[in-house]
Amino acid sequence: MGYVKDLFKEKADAQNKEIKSILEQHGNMKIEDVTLAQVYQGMRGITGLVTETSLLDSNEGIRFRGYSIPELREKLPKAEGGNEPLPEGLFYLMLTGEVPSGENVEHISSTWARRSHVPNHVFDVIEAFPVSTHPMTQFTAAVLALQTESKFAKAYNEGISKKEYWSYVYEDTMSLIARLPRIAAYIYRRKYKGGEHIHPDGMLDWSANFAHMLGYDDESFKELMRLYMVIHADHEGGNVSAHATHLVGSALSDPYLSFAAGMTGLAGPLHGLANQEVIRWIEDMCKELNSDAPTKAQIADYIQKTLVAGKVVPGYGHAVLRKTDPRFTAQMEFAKTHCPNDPTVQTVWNVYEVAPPILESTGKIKNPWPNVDAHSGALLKHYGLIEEEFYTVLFGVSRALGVLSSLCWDRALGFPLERPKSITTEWVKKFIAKG
Ligand code: AMX
Repeated sequence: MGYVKDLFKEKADAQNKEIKSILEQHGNMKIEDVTLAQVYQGMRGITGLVTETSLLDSNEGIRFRGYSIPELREKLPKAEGGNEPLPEGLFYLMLTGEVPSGENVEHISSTWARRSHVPNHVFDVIEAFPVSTHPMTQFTAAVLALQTESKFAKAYNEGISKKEYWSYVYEDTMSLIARLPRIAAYIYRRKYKGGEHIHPDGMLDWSANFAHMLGYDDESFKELMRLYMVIHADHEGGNVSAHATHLVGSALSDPYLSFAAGMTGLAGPLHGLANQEVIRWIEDMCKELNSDAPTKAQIADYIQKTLVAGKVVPGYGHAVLRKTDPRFTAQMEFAKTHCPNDPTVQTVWNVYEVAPPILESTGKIKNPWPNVDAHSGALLKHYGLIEEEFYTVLFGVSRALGVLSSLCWDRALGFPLERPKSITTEWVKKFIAKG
């Protein structure tokens, strides 16, 4: 793996120099005024983090190192005979800032295949849970169990120089990403397939092997997995899973501990669990209407009913985005090619026509458009992956690519402990009184 690591180090050294000079010349430049409303309302709109791997534009959506999702689908290397980008390539791009060649991608694929062995005690930890335990709880616990393997924790314990942190974080990142599909597939087969596990196939790419271990050898499902693993990987730094990973990592907790923190955040219904919630919402609607193809009028009524009940319409809205999420659009395009007549897919498209004006008419929802989670479940369901509680685990495996490549950057750039100031309402009242 030498040359990717060397290339990363070379890029990080150059970036370090640039940041040093930016801070020397412009360190006092103001980029933000912060209001009390922002402080009370989830720090929305406050720019307060540096994340090198991707940047979100509220209208255009996510760009990874400057490339939009349609551009990535065109430019990143594909599997033989495939049309979708390989996530190994996206990882390479996020880590080095360069578009990889086919050879670069193959190199990452084979490194991850080589490092994918999961020690037995991790499976023992999973087995200790009742089978009914939510897959995200099992997944997060398994990642924590894997922490015994951290090279960073061991090296820190032995006493390494600050200058070497990045190298061990990089090694942990590569090994953790390599192992996640095996862990996730184990949880899936244990919970839903009677514990009949499928051996990894080291000749396959990372996503195809994941699909294979889940029990889906259909080529077009493998293509879906590649696309899914690319589009869920990163969404700049302020979202809950990315921010939690970065925050915990800033205490020099190793990548296993940091990623587990990110995953406990991804497991929340306003973040990654929304993909599970969307499919449940659609299924509940279909059950109530006794139809697997509700009309647009029926969907509109059901949305109103959801809002009146004081619940959110899952898959809609976003803290930063203000237009349809390009990750939704990419999945819609995939569905148009592979399964345009699927009834759940068609319901997702009908919701897309009906929901935005209704949400907009509430006057309070800042973004009435769909996000990534509005579409993903319908595609998975089409291929037979109907167990919606598992969907967030898929999201989590993908999210590792972004948050862990970012963690490599955090340590390579020597970012310090994150510790913003907090205040009390008593403090606020005194501050206001002072004028
Ligand atoms: N349905 C109903 N109400 C919604 C809504 C939705 N889809 N989206 C926002 N609202 C409501 C909020 O709950 C809030 O209500 P309140 O003032 O009574 O508390 C009001 O509209 C204003 O919220 P906002 O500023 O538009 O959104 P936000 O930045 O606070 O929250 C998000 C963003 C994603 C949490 C919110 O849109 C939501 O709950 N969506 C549904 C869940 C979802 O799809 N989450 C996945 C997001 C993508 C991801 O992380 N995977």
